[in-house]
Amino acid sequence: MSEQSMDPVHGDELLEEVEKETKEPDMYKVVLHNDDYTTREFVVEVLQIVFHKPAIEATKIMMDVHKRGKGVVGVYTWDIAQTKVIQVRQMAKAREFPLKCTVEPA
Ligand code: TYC
Repeated sequence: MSEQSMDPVHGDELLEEVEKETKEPDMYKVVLHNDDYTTREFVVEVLQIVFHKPAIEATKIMMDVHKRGKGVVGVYTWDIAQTKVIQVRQMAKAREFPLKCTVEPA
């Protein structure tokens, strides 16, 4: 039985409430950008540490970004995507690499 048919008076409101509560969160892509200075090894390290990618996959993603100019490294909720970007930027700053990492709606 649907929520609506259970309550003929407040059925619509109840259904709206349930739909609101069960809505999937908005998702965001974390995008890594190529540059000429960041080392390949460092990008692979970032992908392993921040994005938990196994070495072989991390290397593939790094090469894909290197060749195409940018690439999606993961899709996350807003808070997690922002945390990943901050972690990447902190690691890059500490090593003085210009590695760029951004977030866009999925
Ligand atoms: N282009 C860099 C080099 O050849 C490697 C690189 C790959 C840099 C991916 C950034 O997001 C990046 N050293």
